[in-house]
Amino acid sequence: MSPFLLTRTLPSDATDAALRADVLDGLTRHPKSLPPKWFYDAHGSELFEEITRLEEYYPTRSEREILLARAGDIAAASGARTLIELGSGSSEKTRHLLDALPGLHTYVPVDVSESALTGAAQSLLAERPGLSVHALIADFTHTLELPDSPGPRLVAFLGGTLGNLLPGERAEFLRSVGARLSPGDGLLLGTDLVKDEATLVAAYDDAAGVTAAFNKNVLSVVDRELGADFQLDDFEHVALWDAEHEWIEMRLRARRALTVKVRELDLVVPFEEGEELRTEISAKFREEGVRAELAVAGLRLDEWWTDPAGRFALSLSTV
Ligand code: AVJ
Repeated sequence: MSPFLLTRTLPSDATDAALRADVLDGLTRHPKSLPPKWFYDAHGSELFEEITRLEEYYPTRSEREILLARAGDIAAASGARTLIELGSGSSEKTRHLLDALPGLHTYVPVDVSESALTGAAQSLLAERPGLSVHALIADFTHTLELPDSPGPRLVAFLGGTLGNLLPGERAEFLRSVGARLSPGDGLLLGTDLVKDEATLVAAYDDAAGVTAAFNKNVLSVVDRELGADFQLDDFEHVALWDAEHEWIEMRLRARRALTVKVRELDLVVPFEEGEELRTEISAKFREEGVRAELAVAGLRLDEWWTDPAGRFALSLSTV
């Protein structure tokens, strides 16, 4: 069998249809919102990579610390023959995992971006000729279909991206993961942790303004893909800590009353001065909360590892 397979579970025009639906829905609801998945065009992905290198943005560094320190424990506890990584992106984090899983036979990166998948697969196969890579172009937050592969399987969902899902979406996602795992399979989950507001807000509102540019990039995506006329300077980046829901919220605030036309949707969107469009939530977690949410999904939390500063956690759970 070829060491590299690519399966497209999304029709090639799926992205366009999904963007149109999300923008029509998001800009006509009150309050307005757009899903964070649309940040990640080529420029948005570059901005995110830059964010991960910012002093204020600790999650990536913290998770890498844990992965390096706990790789042996993860391998011993999971004994995985297949690693399925959801939202694999550049698969940089994956190398630490692959190094730790000596018995690995198959790597299944899952992402919506075909370019990220093929790029990562080519470099991994060059480094690990014995590995089989079965890349899946899929939006795992909607339908999670996993290819047959040798067990035990380890599903990895890293980076804290679980926090982008609203509580109801999180419950459905975790349920769908639990439903697809067999006894002996595991879920390796990265979750950012609740901490002081100043540290949290700084991580999403850095002094250099990279996160502000990342946030505004979603307007550029809508302008380019749907012929809208958002002016980025008309909007101000907002990052706030919602202590009730325990999540960071990113928004774009209209500096003045204005209207935006979305040509492809034949839509005119009014904004009042000061009106805010929500672009992302990034939920922060506590160990007991993660344990409870996993239990509802039929998953037992077996291991909880944090970085020395206790900022971020990796958890290993099994069905
Ligand atoms: C990639 C979704 C984990 O929520 O921290 C970074 C995205 N947003 N800065 C996060 C993000 C603003 C990041 N995730």
